[in-house]
Amino acid sequence: MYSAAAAASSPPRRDFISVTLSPEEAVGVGGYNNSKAWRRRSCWRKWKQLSRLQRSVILFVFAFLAVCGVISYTSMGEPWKSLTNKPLDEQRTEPEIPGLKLANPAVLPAPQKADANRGDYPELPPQKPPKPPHVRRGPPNLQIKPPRRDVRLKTQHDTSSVGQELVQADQNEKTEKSVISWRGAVIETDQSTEPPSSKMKEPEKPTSVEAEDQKEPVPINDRQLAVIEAFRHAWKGYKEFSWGHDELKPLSKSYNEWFGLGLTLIDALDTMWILGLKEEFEEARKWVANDLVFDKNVDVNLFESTIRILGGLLSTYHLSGDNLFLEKAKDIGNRLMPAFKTPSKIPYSDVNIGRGTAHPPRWTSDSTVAEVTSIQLEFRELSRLTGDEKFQKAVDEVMKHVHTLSGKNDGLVPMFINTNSGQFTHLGVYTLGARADSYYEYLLKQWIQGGKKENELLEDYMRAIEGVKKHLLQRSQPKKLTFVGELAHGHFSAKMDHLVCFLPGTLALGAHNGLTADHMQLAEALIETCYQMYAQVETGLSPEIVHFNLHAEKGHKDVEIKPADRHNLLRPETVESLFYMYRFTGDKKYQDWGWEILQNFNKYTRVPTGGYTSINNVQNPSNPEPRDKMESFFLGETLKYMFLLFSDDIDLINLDKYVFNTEAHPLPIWVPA
Ligand code: DMJ
Repeated sequence: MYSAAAAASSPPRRDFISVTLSPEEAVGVGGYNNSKAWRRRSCWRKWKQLSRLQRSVILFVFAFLAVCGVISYTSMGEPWKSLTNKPLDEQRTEPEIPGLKLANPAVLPAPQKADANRGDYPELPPQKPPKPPHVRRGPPNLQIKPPRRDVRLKTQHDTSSVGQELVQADQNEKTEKSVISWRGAVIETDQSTEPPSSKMKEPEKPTSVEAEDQKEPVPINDRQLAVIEAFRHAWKGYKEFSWGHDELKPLSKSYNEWFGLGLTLIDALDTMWILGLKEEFEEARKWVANDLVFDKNVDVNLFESTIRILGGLLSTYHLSGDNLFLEKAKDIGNRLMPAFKTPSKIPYSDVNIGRGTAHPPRWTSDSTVAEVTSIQLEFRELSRLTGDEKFQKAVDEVMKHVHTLSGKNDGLVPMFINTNSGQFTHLGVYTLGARADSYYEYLLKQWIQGGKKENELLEDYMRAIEGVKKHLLQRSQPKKLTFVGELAHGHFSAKMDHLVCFLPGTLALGAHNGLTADHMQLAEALIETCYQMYAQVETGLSPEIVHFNLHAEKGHKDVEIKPADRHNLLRPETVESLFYMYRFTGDKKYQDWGWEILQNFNKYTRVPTGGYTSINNVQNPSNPEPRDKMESFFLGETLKYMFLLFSDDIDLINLDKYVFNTEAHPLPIWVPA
């Protein structure tokens, strides 16, 4: 053992430190003394006994340890901090081997992602926490209730007037908080549907509750039952012979494929919901869930697929609260977007939804004015629901552009627009029939949908109705029926398409929304004419086109029909307008007229083995010449409007809360009246 003194006298090179303790100090001679003073003195003495080198080395070691301590503290600090801030579930050291579970799972389950279905919309803002119940939104203002089958049938004659119902409905609204549909979607009556803003909202999530409908449903009556029976008969044919295909061919018991997307089934979904056909709805829903695929190499017409498919899916989503329909709507909506990639942004008529390409018809680069201006309600609503502005932007741009275009005649538009130049073509021909009709309808309905704020739309609508009055209105002989003719290069033609019969309903809707009362007078006159287009014909069914007599001639009726125009395609427009007229006036003659029409459809177009068919000749009751085709709009529109017309429940699609697209699919008004 080396002594410290020896070490100091002969300083050989050492690479260790030796500390020599005296025997007393080592064993504590004199007894154990552990006093503080003794310990301090003893330490000091030992320190003094060390050589300078030894002291330096010890000091250096201490200093080194201190520096290391500080460094390691700062570098450990962050991970430690973040570790302690992480949610508990993330702090759990889950093994990364799939299928291997923790032996002791956490007591609380890990929080779920707010909405797993939103993965395909990366641009959406993160989901906010759910709002408290009193501000809950969507699906908006659902007023649909299943018609009650177990209650006493109520005929049209024992119902109170629409005026009284309006008052009653108002009172009900004040006292009620929510209504619930038969599939469990609940809507708060005081919630409004908000318009899209520049900063888009998140998708609305419907809320389901297990509760009973708080509002006593208005019982369905025998005329509504007759509509249900007609629907079931049509559906029977569709189901047996054309399930999942576009259109039933009821005579040949086969089907017609147009887009190959189950057009009739989708068009009919919300009708089944409104009619309370649960079983049929569920079966159709399964088809949508399992078999409806849009990833197909097929050309679809932008307008038709928007109003029937996108519109049908959106309205069914709103009525049912079932997210499946919104997901499908998003899918088809995205696939239709290539149509807008044109030099002028006026969309092409056709889109290949599988390939993502679009093109005009083979013979022209024009699109139809009605087609490019009657897709707005649907695309705007899709933006509101998804939070993705692109849909609304595309269709709003079309409207803004058309608003500025020259070539109008007192608000009346030509029938074609060029996708390259963005200009109207075939100038000088004006009609409210085919190729222009729903332009006028959607001016008003977009204005209503958006909460009556978009003044340009209203301006264009008001100007156009003035244009109709100035250039297209005439009276027939001998009955002096007011009708809407056509203007071709300054020449008036007394020709009116059945399609024009949407107009009385639209005018009445405008008047109901505060527009001038003379629109309502015009609506009353025009719906009388549309009814006469049925009543003056041998089968009691309207032809596709009529010509009115302008001069009284002995033995001539007001309505003339050309051989090429005497077909009937089961179209809805007159029944649609009857529905609006009854809702707003309560005049039961409108229900009676609709009832006559339904009976005539049953008499001349019903196919015994299932389905209804278009006919070739409305003038021949003994042989109306069935055409072997049931259009999807017969289920989507005609029967739906019949059912609503016969109903005395104004909350069965409340017109202050919903606006119908041009295929009779109700979409919510963003700021309901
Ligand atoms: C439907 O597809 C729509 O109502 C469209 O607006 C016009 N044509 C048919 C019904 O007639």
